[in-house]
Amino acid sequence: MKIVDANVVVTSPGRNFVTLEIATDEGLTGLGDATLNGRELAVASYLTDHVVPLLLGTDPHRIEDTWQYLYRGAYWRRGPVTMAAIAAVDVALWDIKAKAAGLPLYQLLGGASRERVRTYGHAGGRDVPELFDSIRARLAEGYPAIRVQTGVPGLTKVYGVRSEAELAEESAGRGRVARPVVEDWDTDAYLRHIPRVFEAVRGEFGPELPLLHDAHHRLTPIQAARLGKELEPYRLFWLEDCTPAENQEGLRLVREHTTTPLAIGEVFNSVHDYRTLVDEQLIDYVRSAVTHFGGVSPLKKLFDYAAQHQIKSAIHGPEDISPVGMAAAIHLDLAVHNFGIQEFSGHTALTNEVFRHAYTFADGYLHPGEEPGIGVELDRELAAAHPYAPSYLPVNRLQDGTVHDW
Ligand code: GCO
Ligand code: MG
Repeated sequence: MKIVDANVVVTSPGRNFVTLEIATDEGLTGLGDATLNGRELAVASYLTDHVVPLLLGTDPHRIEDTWQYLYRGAYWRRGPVTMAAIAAVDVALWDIKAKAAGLPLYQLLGGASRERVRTYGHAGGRDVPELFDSIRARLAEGYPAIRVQTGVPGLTKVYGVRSEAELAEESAGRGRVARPVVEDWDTDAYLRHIPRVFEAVRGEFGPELPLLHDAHHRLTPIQAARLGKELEPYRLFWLEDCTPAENQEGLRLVREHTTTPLAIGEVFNSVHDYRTLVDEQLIDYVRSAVTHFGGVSPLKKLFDYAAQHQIKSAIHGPEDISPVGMAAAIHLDLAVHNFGIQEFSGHTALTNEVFRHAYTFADGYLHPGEEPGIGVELDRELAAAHPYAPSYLPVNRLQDGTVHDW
């Protein structure tokens, strides 16, 4: 078999997605997700201008060799743009291989290690009553675990908390912003408030519901250590991205001070970002997305390595991972032994029409389906009817105007 064509499709059915479609001389095609939220066109160009010409004429079955050729052959290693581009190739080739075998991808990754994939959903509210409503809504949808984000008194706009008006704009596909929205931040106010919110949530929803929280890289290690410690009575499933983890050694301090489980890695794109964290068992969950980590091949290797240190998988799965990236994630979730949990927010009806998929979500659990490959088809006409529109993630400033981590 030979690759005879490869195209990058940038579409915006409400939010921007970048998809690589690879075609072979035997009529099989494969899809890969290359979406990098807020920097989409950089990956599209990396693929179209620098990768597609190298793929034409090659054997799509040689996934590992192609991966190494693109990674080592570029000389310039790692980084989100490169690794999102390589991920798209990797997943598209796995899609083709699985279709050629007539099997769903999870069968080629070792077969199912479980019947279905547990998820967590997002709840958020500007205050406690609004948060309770949001948790109830997720529970009604069947989610077995809930991520809890909350407004902080004195701050106007905080990560993970959206007003009803903002949610309506987003689901109508009008959530895009031509310049980053500015959010505000005060770490002391946040640290004072969050333990009280979890106390209220436990009081209302009881001791059993698995609760997660995302600190979104905003704390120093000593602040994160204090938060982890103060949240211990509420027994979180995990505290996520408690501190920017480029400095992996910083997690030693957090770990020494708290038994709250820790999850990290959605912005990581290589195993090297995790070495100290995994070797010293400083975290409990690895969070990388198939889309940003170079694909299924390296992410499976990371999970196998993490398993030697009793660390579990928790693939990043927000709305900006396309259904193509989500499908690849669910196949991997079903197959790996050390699966932990899968983040899942679903997509708008229009997005699900552009990317028709075999995976299903029922009672809070996902299944990749039994279609050969990853089980996603791209409706190119519908994709073309929704062209790219520039959009950015927010930025975060302290109250004196200083830029802070978002
Ligand atoms: C999560 C993440 C996302 C990111 C987003 C950036 O835990 O799901 O933190 O919400 O902020 O994916 O593009
Ligand atoms: Mg996160």
